[in-house]
Amino acid sequence: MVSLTRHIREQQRLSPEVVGDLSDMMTQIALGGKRIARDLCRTGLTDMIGTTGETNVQGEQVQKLDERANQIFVEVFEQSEIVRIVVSEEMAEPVVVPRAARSGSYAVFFDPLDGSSNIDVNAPLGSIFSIHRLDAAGHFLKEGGDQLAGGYLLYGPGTLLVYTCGDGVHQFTLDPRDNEFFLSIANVHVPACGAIYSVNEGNRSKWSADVRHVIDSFQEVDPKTGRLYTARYTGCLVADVHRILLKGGLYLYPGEVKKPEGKLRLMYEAAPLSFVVEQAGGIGSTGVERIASIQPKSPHQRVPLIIGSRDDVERVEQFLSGRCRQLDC
Ligand code: AFP
Repeated sequence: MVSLTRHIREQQRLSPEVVGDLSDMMTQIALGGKRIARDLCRTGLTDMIGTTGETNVQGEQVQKLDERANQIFVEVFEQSEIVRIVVSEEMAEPVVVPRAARSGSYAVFFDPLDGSSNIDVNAPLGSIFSIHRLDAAGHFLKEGGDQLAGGYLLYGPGTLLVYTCGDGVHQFTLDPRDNEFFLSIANVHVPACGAIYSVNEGNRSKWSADVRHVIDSFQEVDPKTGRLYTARYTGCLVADVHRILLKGGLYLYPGEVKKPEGKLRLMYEAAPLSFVVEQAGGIGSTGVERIASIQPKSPHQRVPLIIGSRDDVERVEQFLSGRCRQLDC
C-alpha cells in the first residue's frame, strides 16, 4: 500500500526542496478533502442542505456546503508557511495567508465544491486544485502549462484524490479505516479515442450552428468505424471528466453565441483538469487553442472547454478552428 505522502516523496523529477513543499501542500489538500468527505457523509442529518442566501462572485447562489467546503480549505491553508496566495471560486479576491505573507512561494487555486446542484440529491461532487510557484515579482496568474501540480478530489461512493505534478497521473482512494489515501491506479492513461460524450444538451438553443453540428455528429454512427457514442452527464465536472479519463471520449462545455467565454473557470476548473488529462495522454482545449497555453487575465476568467481523448478532441478542434470542414477527417 503506497500512501499519498510516500508517493510524493518518491517523485524523482522535482528537486528535494520542491518535493518537500509539494508534500506539505498535498497533505493539506488531502486533509481538506477528508474533512469535506466526512461532512458529505452526513448530508441530510445536519442543517447543511440549502442556500446561504448569498450570491458569489460568479453570480451564483452559494450553497451552505459551498461555504463550508471553502472554509475548510481556507483553514487548512492558513496553517501553511509556504502558500502565500489562495484563490477560490467562492471568494471575490485572492487572499494572502498571513503566516506566509513573506516566506510563501506558492499560490493555490481551488474550486472547493464542484457540482453544487448535486448536493441536495446525494449525487457526486468534487474539489479541484491547482498549484503554481510565484515568480520573483510575486506574480501568481500564470498559464496552465506553468502548474507545479493539479488535480481533484471526487466524492462518490468512495473518495478519490487524483493528481499530477508533471510525471503522470495517479489516483488514490481514501481508506476510511485508516483515514488515509492509498494509491489505487498509478500512471492513468486516457484511451486515444472513446465512445462517451458528455455535454449539457439543454443548452442546445444557445450554441452556434458549428457547435450544434459537432454534438449532432455524436448521435450518428461513424461511417468509417461504426462507432456510436453514448451520452453521460452528471452535472459535476469532476465526475464527468474522471469518467472520460478512465474510459475515453470527451467532455464539452462550449461557449454560447451570447456568452462565447462559456461557463467554466480557467484557473481552478479548466487548467488543472487539462493538466491531468494531458499528462494522461489526452487534450484540454477551448476548441481553437490549448487550455495550457492561455495567458490568464483575471483569477475568475471563464473559458470554453473540450477535454478528453486525443483523437476525439482533435477531431472537434479541427472542425471548430476551421482547419477541416468535415467532422470525420
Ligand atoms: P460549481 O458547483 O463549482 O459552481 O460548478 C458547477 C459546474 O461549473 C460544473 O461542475 C459542471 O460541469 C457545470 O457547472 C454544470 O453546469 P450546467 O448545470 O450548466 O450543465
